[in-house]
Amino acid sequence: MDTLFWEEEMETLPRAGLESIQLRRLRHLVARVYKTVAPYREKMDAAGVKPEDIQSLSDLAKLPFTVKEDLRENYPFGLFTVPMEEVVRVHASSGTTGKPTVVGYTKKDLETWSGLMARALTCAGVTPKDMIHNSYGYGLFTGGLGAHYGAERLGATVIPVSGGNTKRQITIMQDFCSSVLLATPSYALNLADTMADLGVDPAHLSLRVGVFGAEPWSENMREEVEQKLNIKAVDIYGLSEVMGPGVAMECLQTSRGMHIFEDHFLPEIIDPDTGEVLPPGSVGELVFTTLTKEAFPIIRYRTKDISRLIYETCECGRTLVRMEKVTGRTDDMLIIRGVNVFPSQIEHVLMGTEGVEPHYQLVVNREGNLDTMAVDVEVSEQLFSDEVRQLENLTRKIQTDIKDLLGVTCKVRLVEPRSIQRSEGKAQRVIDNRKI
Ligand code: DLL
Repeated sequence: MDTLFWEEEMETLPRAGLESIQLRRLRHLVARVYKTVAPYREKMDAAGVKPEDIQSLSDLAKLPFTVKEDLRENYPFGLFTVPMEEVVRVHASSGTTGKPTVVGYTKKDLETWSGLMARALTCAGVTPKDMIHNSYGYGLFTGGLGAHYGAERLGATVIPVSGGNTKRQITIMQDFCSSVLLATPSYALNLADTMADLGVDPAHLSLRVGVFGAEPWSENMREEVEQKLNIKAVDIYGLSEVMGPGVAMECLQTSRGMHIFEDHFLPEIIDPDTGEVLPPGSVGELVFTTLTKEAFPIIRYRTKDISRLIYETCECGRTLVRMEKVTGRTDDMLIIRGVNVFPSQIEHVLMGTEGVEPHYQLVVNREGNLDTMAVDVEVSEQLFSDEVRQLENLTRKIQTDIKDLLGVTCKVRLVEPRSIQRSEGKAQRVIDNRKI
């Protein structure tokens, strides 16, 4: 398969050349941030590090981390490095607790972002001939507008449908011949199920590829959505604090890991408990430093996302390091009676079980002093109408598989098809009633 590039030279730079660009950009950034943003300056002073101390890329580890709390404490614009008249757009992430985090962009930042998003779409084989159906939410969320401007920059046609109104989306897909779907993987499944309800056969649509991200999804989920929508599904990663969608992107060749756009974002993997930088190839928490952003650069931002960096060369010819599919977040780890449980591990068990649909929710409660976890999962129409004994066997099987994998006993509840609330954006997988 021939590789399509957006900026071939940057995407295929030998490592030494890439690192020299990164170092130059990093030194410039640190000096600028130190001068213009008091909270960064104070943290660096407290850590005893000055901009001149950054002489090599490994000196990055001398700099203090930035965490979500820093953004909250400086809400809304306290970490911006330019006067507000240079900021042409803001986005915010809703956040389930506390104040939202706000990010800003200059005109040049928007150009960089749309260029990187065009680069990401090109990785997925998207061309100006495509009709892009953008179901990422428009608004303060970076997904909708971020993807939108990248698609326009690429020269494709964008349908800015946003999330929701699922039946109408399907009509539009049919009538406008959408060839690329941009959505969260859970919304893509929602679309697929609604098509099945309406008797629409995806094989009769023009859809060819799905660019899915904004939430974790497993390999099994990929197979499911590829088969249900009759497309190739690729993973896209990003976060508002770093830019939005288009920080990293899977290529069509390997489907193993997303190329991080390292000429703009410097990744590290750290031990989430000690903060220590881990050797190449280790699994740990992803940390990003932006290298080119103007309004809202960020230094060593702790994403809480768990991944691993893959340095082997990729068949597509890109030299940019790949991050493995995000397997979970350090903060969505549930501790159930002392055992660490990631929703992705439960998803792995469920998706490997025949007759079970990719719609599930974990419900955590505290009864007395004891944590309890229930797994609600939909089963197929056919199974649901089967004998009770059959359902009991399935319940027991899932319970045993979860117990074997995680050592946790949970209650499994097989629920009717379509009874778990469908997502129109990011799916809510966990309801933790202990926090309330
Ligand atoms: O979700 C940006 C985005 C929009 C990415 C559209 C891709 C597509 P936030 O709302 O700030 O930004 O959420 C960022 O979402 O730290 C991850 O935990 C999660 N996330 C994003 N992409 C992926 C992915 C957007 N491909 C947070 N796989 C991140 C797993 C993802 N998790």
